[in-house]
Amino acid sequence: MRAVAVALATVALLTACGGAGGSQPAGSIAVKMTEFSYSPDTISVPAGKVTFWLVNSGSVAHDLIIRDSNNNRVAASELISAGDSLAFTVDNLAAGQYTFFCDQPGHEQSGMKGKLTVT
Ligand SMILES: [Cu+2]
Repeated sequence: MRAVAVALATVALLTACGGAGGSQPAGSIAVKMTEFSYSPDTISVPAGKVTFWLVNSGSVAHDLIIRDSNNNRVAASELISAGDSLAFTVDNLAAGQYTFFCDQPGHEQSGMKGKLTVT
């Protein structure tokens, strides 16, 4: 009986780690990710707290990194598996011009990048 109980506990833990998903939060900005682009690839938002709803419609994992005009990373999402989605919140975006890109090897160079204007 003891072995059965341990096996059941393992199944429960795996189920709990289902990953991202769910539905788009109110007020968030939807960004679709594919190989190798974002849609839209030009985004404008008011300064402050911004939530991106990242939808990976591609067939490999992608992420979204925000870089300021000095090439410093100001925020980075988790890696999102193919077919998954994730609410990515940046708490305090200052006004300015940014770029966003995918930091998986070769993706940015293949065109997976865009412009973010914060006003
Ligand atoms: Cu990518």
